[in-house]
Order: sequence, then structure tokens, then C-alpha cells
Amino acid sequence: MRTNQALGRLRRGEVVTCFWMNLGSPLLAEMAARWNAFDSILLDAQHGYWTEETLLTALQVIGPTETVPLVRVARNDPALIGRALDAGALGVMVPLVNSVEEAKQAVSAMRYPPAGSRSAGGTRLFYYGEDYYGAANSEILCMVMIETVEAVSRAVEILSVPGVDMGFIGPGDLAISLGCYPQRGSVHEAAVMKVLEAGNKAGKPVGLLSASLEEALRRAQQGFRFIPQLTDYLAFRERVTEYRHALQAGLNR
Ligand code: 3PY
Ligand code: MG
Repeated sequence: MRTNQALGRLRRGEVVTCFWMNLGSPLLAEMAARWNAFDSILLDAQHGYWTEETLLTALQVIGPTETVPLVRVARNDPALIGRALDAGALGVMVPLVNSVEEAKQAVSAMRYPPAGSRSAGGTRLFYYGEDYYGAANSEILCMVMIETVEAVSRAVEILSVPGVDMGFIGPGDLAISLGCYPQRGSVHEAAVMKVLEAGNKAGKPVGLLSASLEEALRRAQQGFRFIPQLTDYLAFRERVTEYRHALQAGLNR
């Protein structure tokens, strides 16, 4: 089976770069993958605008490139996780994992028996290798999101669950759970660092969605290993805004 380069990097303690895609455009996903600029692309099917059909098309165009296709599913649901993997995701991010039981449920949905309860089926999988069924359990990246006060307090136990490959912090949900949204502040930062420490104790890498390039670089320095920041939406918005201001300034000269 195709080696999961993102998982390999994480296992070696290296940073994995990721382009986060919300807008539901397979054409943009194809461009981002063909440019070969990121280790991975995450298609956000929780808050992004992917339908089952556009998600499949995006996985079809990313799959043959070197970029590792990842999907964030809408909830911790074995059916959604199984469908994302059968469509060609090489890793799945599961939101709002608040307990050891929920982490075990997420892992189980991503692993074929006897390690888990993933159902065998699908046709696209074999483009990754004839031995997909035998090899997938050790090549699929399982990411669980720690993004509530409850989850932070149990982060060591959650991240220690066998089969969990990485913890990922959702700063927005964490701020809501802490009661400080939209501010972050020192309590939020302490919770973020507590999850990183939990990852170190459990021997698992931790990532988070950064608010700026500066933050992403600082997080990498702190020890975070999966640091998406730029999204398709932000890339579009920032460039259009910059262009609009420059155009306006030029016309007013
Ligand atoms: C959050 O900020 O809660 C996330 O899940 C990142 O999108
Ligand atoms: Mg969230």
C-alpha cells in the first residue's frame, strides 16, 4: 500500500504542513495538490462546504498526487469515517472527542478487524495498493480533536488510546468551552499547552489550527507537529482584499 508520508513524518517527530480546504471546490483541491506545496490537504467536511459528491471528486484528484488527502468528518460517526476512507482519505480528523470511549470509537471506525470495526468494501482503495486491507490499519492517520474543557482534562488518557496517532486542538470550540470566545487569552493558552504536554506524556504528536503564519511558526517551535493555518477561504480573501486596496490606492493617486 502507498506509504502515508504525513503519518511517517509524524512518527519521525517532523512537522506536517497542511492546506485546509473549506470551500468545496475539487478544482481548487486539484490545484493545491498539483502544486505539491504542502504535505497534506485537509478537506473539512465538518464546517466546510463539501458534499459527498464534491468530497469524492476532490479525493479522486488529490489521490494520485504526492499530497496526502485528509478529511475532517462532521462528527464521530463510524459510517461517516468509513465513507471518507472508502472514498480515498488517508487520514481522518474526528471533532469533539471528549472521552477515552469516544477516542476508542474513532479508532475502531478507522481500523479493520481484529484491531477495529471498519467494514470492508469500496473499490477506489486498491489504487493505493492491492494489499490495502492488510496494510491500511498502519497507514491511516487517526486524528482526534481535543477542543473542550472536558477533553483537555482527560487529554493524556485520550491521546494514550492505542491507534490514536495525533491530537488536534480546535481553538474556537476550546474558547467557547472555556467561556472566553472570541478572545483567547492566558487561560486558553494554558489549556493549549496542557494538551501539548499531554501529547508528550502519551508519546503522541499534537497539532492545532493556527490563526496566523506567525502563530504557526511559533507553534512549530513550541513542539506542535501539525500546524495548518492558511485555508482556501483565507487565501482568496486576503489576496482579493490586498488587490482591492492596491487598486483603490492606485486609482486615487
Ligand atoms: C475549532 O476552532 O474549533 C476548530 O475545530 C478548527 O476549525
Ligand atoms: Mg472545532
